[in-house]
Amino acid sequence: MPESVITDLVNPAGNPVEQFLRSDRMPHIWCPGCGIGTTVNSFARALIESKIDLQSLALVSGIGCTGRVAGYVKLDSFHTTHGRAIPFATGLKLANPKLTVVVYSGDGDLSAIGGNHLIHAARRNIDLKVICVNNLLYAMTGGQTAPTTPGHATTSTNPYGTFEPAFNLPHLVEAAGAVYVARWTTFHVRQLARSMSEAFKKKGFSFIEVISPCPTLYQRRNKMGDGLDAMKFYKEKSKVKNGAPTSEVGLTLTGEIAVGKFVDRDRPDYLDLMKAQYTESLGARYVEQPPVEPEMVCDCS
Ligand SMILES: Cc1ncc(C[n+]2csc(CCOP(=O)(O)OP(=O)(O)O)c2C)c(N)n1
Ligand code: SF4
Ligand SMILES: [Mg+2]
Repeated sequence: MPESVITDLVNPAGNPVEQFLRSDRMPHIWCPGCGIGTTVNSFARALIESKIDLQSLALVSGIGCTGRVAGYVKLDSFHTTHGRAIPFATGLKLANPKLTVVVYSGDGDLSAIGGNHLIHAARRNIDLKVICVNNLLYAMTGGQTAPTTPGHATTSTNPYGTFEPAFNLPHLVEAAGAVYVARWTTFHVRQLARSMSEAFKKKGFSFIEVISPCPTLYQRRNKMGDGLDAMKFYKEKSKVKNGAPTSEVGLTLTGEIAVGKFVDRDRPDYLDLMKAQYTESLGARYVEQPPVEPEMVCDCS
């Protein structure tokens, strides 16, 4: 067992993740066995491993159980309106390109009401790191079918089974232009942290999908057990397929879960393209605007 894990177990007060959490907001709202907190743990480990400058990091969430992440992390974080995390994050990035901007939100928030923003941010290659917690439905509002719900799954809006085809999110964002695409489950905590660290360093639109259990709504309605059963299911069904064609990684109710890094490529991001175009058109008349400097310094402690 790695030393850091042992330290966590014998000395909870010394848990290295705690420094990134707003302890005054505890207890959190997440149900027992929910996977969202597990993803936050991996995220905190990625912050440590990558040694990223926290003063230059911003985290943006939309609305949903996953959207609550913004309220629990001790970072410059923003809990925005439903579906609008990406446009909010885009504004932050363009106003201050020095920032590392993370979007942390749910599958519904990002691919349903926010679906248009998702594909266009990928197309424009806005330098955002998107972490999509995919629990395969709209959890916060009672477990409705989302664009990610696999066929035959039972939800509150499809009590006799879902029949509409689901989005394959890695395929969608790759086709739209993302430069980094990975998928893990909440069973793959270390691989997930590594992908997050990689995405922090990657320039351009990065997308990490985390398949995560919602025992209260998805697991229960589909008779898939509790949080522990979900871990066993992920362990049994997951297959690491780095570099797999994203067209082949769609999810089904009980079939294989392809995980790994699917896409890692480079192309100019939005700001590079803008500068190149304006320089070509305007020559010396093009003067780059200095980044907007913050008017006040926030002490989150
Ligand atoms: C404009 C608007 N429409 C609908 C809602 C209701 N609503 C809140 S969260 C949510 C779905 C969240 O699903 P997802 O993003 O998958 O997050 P989860 O709760 O599953 O983590 C919806 C429809 C809202 N808050 N605002
Ligand atoms: S309803 Fe589901 S996603 Fe929301 S906190 Fe509970 S287990 Fe997690
Ligand atoms: Mg969801």
